[in-house]
Amino acid sequence: MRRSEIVGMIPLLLLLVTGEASAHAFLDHAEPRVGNKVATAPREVTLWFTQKLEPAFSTVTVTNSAGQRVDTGKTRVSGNQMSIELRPGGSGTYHVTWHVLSVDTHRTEGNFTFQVGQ
Ligand SMILES: [Cu+2]
Repeated sequence: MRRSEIVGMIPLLLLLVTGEASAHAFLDHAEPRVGNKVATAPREVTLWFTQKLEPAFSTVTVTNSAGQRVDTGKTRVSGNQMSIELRPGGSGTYHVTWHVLSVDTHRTEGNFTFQVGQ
């Protein structure tokens, strides 16, 4: 391979690296919506991601305002969507914490809150 060919490949490699980085699974939106207020505690929380998830390595937990787990522990994953059912947890701030492995084998994690109450 000539030197000019190697130099010519560098921008392409940079493009591959940066393009790949933006392909991780990040939270696109959720229900209840991030930071939103709902009148009554939801029966489940659903999260949509920017990429398909690996079900065996993707989890979500939900705690209520007292810091108690209110999720059933059974995360359901379908494509780029992840859901979990909730037990009654009263009003206040709910914390949602997620860890996912996307189909490109990269791990991402994050958390958000929503409010329950009048
Ligand atoms: Cu990735």
